[in-house]
Amino acid sequence: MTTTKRVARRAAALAAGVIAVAGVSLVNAQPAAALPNLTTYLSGSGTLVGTEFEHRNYSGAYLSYEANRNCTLTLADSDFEDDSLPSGLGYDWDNDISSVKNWAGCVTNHFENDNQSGASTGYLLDGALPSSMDDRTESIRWT
Ligand SMILES: [Ca+2]
Ligand SMILES: [Ca+2]
Ligand SMILES: [Ca+2]
Repeated sequence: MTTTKRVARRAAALAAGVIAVAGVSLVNAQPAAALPNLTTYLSGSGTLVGTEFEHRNYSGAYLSYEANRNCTLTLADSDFEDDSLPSGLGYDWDNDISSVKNWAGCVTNHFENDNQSGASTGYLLDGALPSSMDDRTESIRWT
């Protein structure tokens, strides 16, 4: 085999290797599915009670929550709950929320796990979630 041929074969083998590796990575890679903007109805509709955002500063995708009334003044009750954040084909809102806005007299508590369990933020006014709970929320309570 001439040196030229060897070099050509080696180049072809290298190219094939790169393609194979790229093929594997394409098969295995989970596409970073964009989170969809969604509205969840907690107790009917018509009153926006909270908006949750993927990123800080109320940016990225958002989750809107509607109910059929405002939150009550007392913080001792639980006005509305989302026990499990929405998920679907190729997306899951779990562990993505980074900032929150409140409406209709509500404040919002964010929990680490489903069904208002695990660590929580405590009731928050508008703003970023504390860094200890950033991208960790799986359920929510409004009061
Ligand atoms: Ca986030
Ligand atoms: Ca979590
Ligand atoms: Ca309340």
